[in-house]
Amino acid sequence: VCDPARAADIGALAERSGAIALTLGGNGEGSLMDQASRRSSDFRDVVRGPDDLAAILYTSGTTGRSKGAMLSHENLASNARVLVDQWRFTAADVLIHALPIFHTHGLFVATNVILMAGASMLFETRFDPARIVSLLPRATALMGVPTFYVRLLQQDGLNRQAAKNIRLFVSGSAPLLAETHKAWRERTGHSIIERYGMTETNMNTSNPYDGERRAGTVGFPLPGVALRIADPESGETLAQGEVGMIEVKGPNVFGGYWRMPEKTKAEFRDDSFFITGDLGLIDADGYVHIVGRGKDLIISGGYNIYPKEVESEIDALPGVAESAVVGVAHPDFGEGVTAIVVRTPASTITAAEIVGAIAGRLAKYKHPKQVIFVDELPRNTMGKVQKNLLRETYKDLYAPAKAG
Ligand code: MCA
Ligand code: AMP
Repeated sequence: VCDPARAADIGALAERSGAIALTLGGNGEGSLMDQASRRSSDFRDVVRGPDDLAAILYTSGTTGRSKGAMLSHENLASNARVLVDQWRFTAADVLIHALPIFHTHGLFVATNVILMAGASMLFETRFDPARIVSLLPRATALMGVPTFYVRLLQQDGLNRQAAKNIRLFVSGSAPLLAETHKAWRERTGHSIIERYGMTETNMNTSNPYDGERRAGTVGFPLPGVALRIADPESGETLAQGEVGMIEVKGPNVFGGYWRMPEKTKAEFRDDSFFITGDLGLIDADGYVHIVGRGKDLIISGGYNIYPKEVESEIDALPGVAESAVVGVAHPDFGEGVTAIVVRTPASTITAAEIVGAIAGRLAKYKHPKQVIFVDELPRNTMGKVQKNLLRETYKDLYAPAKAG
């Protein structure tokens, strides 16, 4: 089912694989609703069990092909039930939904919670900060990625009065800066609830509804979710306060990657804990902190980018010897995709040519926001590119110019 504007492209693709493409636009127009309206509303229910496959969501991997995370009905239902309860959703709630519906956040967290609670939503086709501010008085809740909150704070109309009917602001998919959390509280009187999840696991933790919503943390494991911090190599559970791999187990965790048994096996421990790839710790009060990533991943505005995919495209260009792609602190997107490139001798390839060449091959959000040319990449004694040094060198690249 695709946007009517893409019917020709997707239709051709669908035909090649023996499928048909239906269309559905932002205002409910398209062949899907046309056809549905002509069908009988009488049909037999098909009973599904908790372990039956409900969805396959594709998520990119460090190398190679994307992986299809197989999610069962119980994975989705258990998580929606827990979130409705933890975040106190009822039929009286109205959620502003402005997230894309091709990812867990907009597709499951926002939508399933609303369906499960019998609540309503104001369903937006895109995130327009001025429009969101104008919708606030009609709503009780908003869910977004940190970039939403950063952009909403730039709206003059955002104040306590505008947010007075809202009872809940939720942030996730990427780290919410403590300064954004604080600025939001000062402007609106509300503490954003930050939570932590993954495509493979749905939601794992959340800050509390009652009790302190601690900035810079993702709160406590949700009921039914076991979360531990383990030594990344040995898998041994570490002492409280130590930094290690975040591992989770529970009814929210997926069954494996579609037709990839080896990949699936590699990401679970023998006792069925899923290895998230996120590094974190649990503080003395039980709050989970995410302190970094064990996976080479950039999260820009809530979208994931695996550097390898971008590097492969850049390295394939004539005039490029090699490249390293890193995420550098960005005031709007959290992290900005940044390419550090070594040209071949005598090459004069420019940043615009590099970005131009990958346009059409990679989604827009994966394009480098800046390309920097260097004579060589820093490497350690093993010959591995030291990405931490690159992130440090360019840490102020996107910093807004300091006034005065
Ligand atoms: C758009 N652009 C981006 C991004 N979005 N570049 C980098 N990162 C992005 N996220 C590009 C546009 O193509 C455009 O390029 C330029 O940046 C400015 O576009 P703009 O109009 O400002 O962007 P937008 O269309 O308003 O989108 C920004 C956005 C969007 C609303 C923040 O990125 C978004 O909806 N993000 C949410 C993603 C999400 O739902 N993630 C959840 C994944 P040009 O100017 O060159 O044309 S699920 C997940 O992570 C787990 C399970 C979890 O815990 O939730
Ligand atoms: P995805 O692969 O799109 O499901 O993205 C999942 C990843 O997003 C997690 O493994 C984390 O790295 C990151 N993530 C989600 N929520 C948060 C959060 N609140 N703080 C920091 N990182 C987060």
